[in-house]
Amino acid sequence: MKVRFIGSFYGNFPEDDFRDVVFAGRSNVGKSSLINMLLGTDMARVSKEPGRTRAINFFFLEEYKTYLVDLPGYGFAKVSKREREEWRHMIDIYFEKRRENIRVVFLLIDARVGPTQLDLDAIEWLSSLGLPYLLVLTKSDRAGQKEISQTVKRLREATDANYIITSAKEGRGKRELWKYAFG
Ligand SMILES: Nc1nc2c(ncn2[C@@H]2O[C@H](COP(=O)(O)OP(=O)(O)OP(=O)(O)O)[C@@H](O)[C@H]2O)c(=O)[nH]1
Ligand SMILES: [Mg+2]
Repeated sequence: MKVRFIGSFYGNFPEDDFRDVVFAGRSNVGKSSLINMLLGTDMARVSKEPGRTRAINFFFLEEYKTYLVDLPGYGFAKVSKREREEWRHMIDIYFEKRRENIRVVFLLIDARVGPTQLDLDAIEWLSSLGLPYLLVLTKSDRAGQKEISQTVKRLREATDANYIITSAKEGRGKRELWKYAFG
């Protein structure tokens, strides 16, 4: 399968009719790793330090006429108020400009940690925009069954959106993700 890195955007997003599959979630939750797992590449930069992906990265799948869109993570403590506002502004513009193109938003939540307040805010925000989204529990290899159940239960209190359990490390959930993205 052919994947092309289109670029890191802070604005001036692509204007075309291709579809967007969006990866959102707090910093370090595993967005870039999941993109790599899904595509079988190491194109999306994975970092040990959280908060490294600052721009919006577009990867293009010719075959599906679809972009995978890697959003910078939220909730990274070590950023200034100004940076946070810039981030927010960039995200708002992205969702405004590409709204019609968005096929699904994958909202990533750490399976072990469970939803943080910012994750719950993101759920509310996505719901209010009427965007189709899927809850993607990440790093399941590091979570016990009990922790996963607890995470699911807490998510259920916030939304009835579908969820899937994934591990970029073990390849868990790849087929389901694929189905939601391209099926
Ligand atoms: N055990 C385990 N570790 C993972 C998994 N997915 C990601 N990680 C680790 O979590 C860290 C963050 O992963 P990234 O993919 O860079 O996370 P991100 O959401 O893109 O982070 P930002 O770009 O900073 O927002 C890295 O050290 C990864 O190796 C997983 O499924 N299992
Ligand atoms: Mg990243």
